[in-house]
Order: sequence, then structure tokens, then C-alpha cells
Amino acid sequence: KDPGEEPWLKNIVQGKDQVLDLMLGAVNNIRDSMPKLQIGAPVRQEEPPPSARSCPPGVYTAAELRPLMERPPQDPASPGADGKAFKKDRWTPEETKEKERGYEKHCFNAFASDRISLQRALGPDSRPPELKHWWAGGPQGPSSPLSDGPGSSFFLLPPPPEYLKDELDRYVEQLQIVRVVRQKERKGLITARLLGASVASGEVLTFLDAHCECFHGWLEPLLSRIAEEPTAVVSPDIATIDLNTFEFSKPIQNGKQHSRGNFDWSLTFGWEIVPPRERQRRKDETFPIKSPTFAGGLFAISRSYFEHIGSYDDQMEIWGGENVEMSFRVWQCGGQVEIIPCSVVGHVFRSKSPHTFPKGTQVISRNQVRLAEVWMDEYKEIFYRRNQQAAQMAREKTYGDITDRRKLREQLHCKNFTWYLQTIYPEMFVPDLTPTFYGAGENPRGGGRAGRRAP
Ligand SMILES: [Mn+2]
Repeated sequence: KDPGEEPWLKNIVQGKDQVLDLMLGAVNNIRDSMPKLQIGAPVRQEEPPPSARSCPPGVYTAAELRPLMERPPQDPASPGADGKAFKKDRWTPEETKEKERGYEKHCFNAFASDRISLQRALGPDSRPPELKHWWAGGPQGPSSPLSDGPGSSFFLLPPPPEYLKDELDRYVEQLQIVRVVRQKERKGLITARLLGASVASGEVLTFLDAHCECFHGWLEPLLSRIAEEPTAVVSPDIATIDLNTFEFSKPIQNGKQHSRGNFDWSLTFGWEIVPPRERQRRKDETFPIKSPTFAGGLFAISRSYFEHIGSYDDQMEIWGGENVEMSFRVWQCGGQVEIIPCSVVGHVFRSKSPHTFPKGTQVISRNQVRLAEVWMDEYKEIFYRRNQQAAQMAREKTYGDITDRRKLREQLHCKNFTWYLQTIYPEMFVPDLTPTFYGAGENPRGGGRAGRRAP
């Protein structure tokens, strides 16, 4: 049948853009209203190679940069050698059980992880030439934070599973330069990082999740950027380590299109392709990428700046929201959040959360309400419309005391959230602040969000 014969169908065909817009708006709203417990991996995108220029040379000599510990020679046949995938064809019933237990507990293939060398090499440095000017510790570049770096940083490795504790203590003791600090009870990553920072003695703090593996010459570009710009909070370019095989997705020679961090109105972190405006600003491939938010698990910051800027909101609990909070705070209070493409660190992105939430997942909403109340001004209402639990907490003021955080914002003379949106993230779609109606069917007119975010 010709669509023109049916007026209602004709209407839909003619208005398909609006309908599509309406549907995408609804989909975005539904997606934004689901609680997210994990940060996903950025999707790798490729584009034609950009112009080439080398990373600036460092101030350290090759001798000064020599790793404290040399990597032992690697058996190329060992599991996962050179960052390749862990392979195993035959499984006994016991092994299968062990593998399943590992997945249950860690949400990745702990069986494989336990069999891959702690010092596995990641193969030759595959970064594009313009990104690897840095002297990277000899022909076999380091992949462990312990066997790298000029020694001015502190690395915080989150707690190991119970059964590994003694083994870890023995291992660390022989390294001599590493200290293990443990929390008395499980309070989550914010308190853990604050504890680490409090005992650190270096000028720069570098935080890494436990499930990370560092690529050639990863540290120097981070330190160099902080030396150049002490208010920069810098993350490496994060490579994906496969959660099943522990295959390390090495940097490609050319045509990598970078991702940066953003957020949606449910205050969930996400990745997006670096937009044209930021691409034009960067003079070459080595240039820092300005990022509206950061993932938060892997970054370096000047220790004094970390203290100056208010470290963390220590009343946030367990997990969630702290990275978005820190991103808004750093930008609004005069700093910068950046990704340094010369630095590559691998991370195991899990598809579901290994964390338990003793008090329930409402701690995430609570953390988010705290950040919204302190940093987002009237825009917090957009978030509350998408998170009823958060809205209720805000109404009933059950999110704890935020006096100190508000005082901090005042003391640092921080800019408001309108400034942040207009200056740092003008690409962000901002829904009507006071809509007549809202709900799951709301249509963010002219938003065009769907094409903007990386999946
Ligand atoms: Mn992580």
C-alpha cells in the first residue's frame, strides 16, 4: 500500500525525524535512569593518520630513568607472553571449577590472571613514532609499575584477595621500596586512596587500579605534563586488557582516534570520541586531550595540588560518583583534567561489578547527590528528574553534611556549573531546566545525543 493513502502513516513518514528524535530521547532517558555499577571500555576508533611530531624530551638521563628492577627474561611460550591472549584447550573438572569461582569473585578470568607472569612483557613498543620519543627502559620496556619510573611517585595497589595476603607481604618485602597499607575495614576506594596519599612521600601521586598493566614509557609523559602544568590531573590513554584472555590491545601505529570522558544526566561516566573543537585545538598527536570528566581509576596528580584542590569528599562511600565529582571540582576550581596520549596503560574493563554494596547500591545515589548539591547549582534538578532515589534523598536531606565541601568551593573561588557546561563541555545536551512535563517519554528537542556518545 502507498503510504500516501493513509494520513496517519503519511504523518509518521513526514515526521520521521521528530519521531526518531522522540524515541532516542526516550531511550536516552530510560538508559540514564538505570543505575550503572561499572565503567565500560572506550570503543576503539580509527581515522587517517595525523601530522607527526615527537613528544618533548624529558629532563632525566637514560641512566636516571633505568628501572629499579630489571624484568627477568620471558619465556615466549609462557601463558600470555608479550601481552598475547591466555590460551587453554583442555580443562579438568577442577580447573573449570577454579575458573568459574574466579569469575564469580572477580568478574574476570582470575584463572588466567593467576597463571600469567607478574612481569610479563608486552612485546615491542607499538606506539606511533611521534608518541614514543621517551626513553622507555631499554629494548624490553617495563609493563609493571614496580619496574619503572624515576622513583618520585607512589603507587597504590588496592587490596588483594584474602588468600594472597601473606604471599603479597612476602613479595613486597623483598622489593624494599614498596609499602603495603591496609584499611582496618572495607570503606571503599575513596578512603583507600586518601590513606595511600597520607603516607606517600613523592611529589606526584599516581593512582592505579589493581587490574592494570603499564605499557612502554607510560610514566614519564604523565610526570612531564604535571611538571609543566601543576594543576593538570592527568590520565593515560587507557588500553583494554581482555577480561577473558588478558590479551593486551596494544597501541596501533596510526589512525587511532582518541576517546575522552564525559557524563550523562544520571551522572554516569562515559566515553566519547574527541569532538572536532578539541581536535582542532590540539596542535599534534602528543598534545594533552582536555576531558570533561575522567574515569578515575588511573591518574597522576601533584601531591600538593591534590591537597589544595580538596583531595576527595571523604564522606562518599564505597564506589561511584567520586570521579565525576573530582572532574567538576578540578575544572570549576581552575585546574584541568587531561588524557596524555603518549602514556598508555592497560586496564581490565569488566562487564559487571565485582563489588558488593553492604548498604545497597543507594550509596552510589548518595555520593551523586553530594556532588550534585555541591557543584551543579540548579542543574542538579535535571539529575533528580532522572533518579527518583536521589531526588528523595535530596528532599529529605539524608545525604550527610556537605558544609565543608561547600566551604571548599567558596574558598577556592570556583566557577559555577553554567561556566563548566559552556566552557568545558559545550557539546553537552542540556535539557530544559524547568520543563512543564517530564518523565520517561520526555523529548530532548534538538538534542541529537545519540550520535554524540561512544557506545
Ligand atoms: Mn578498574
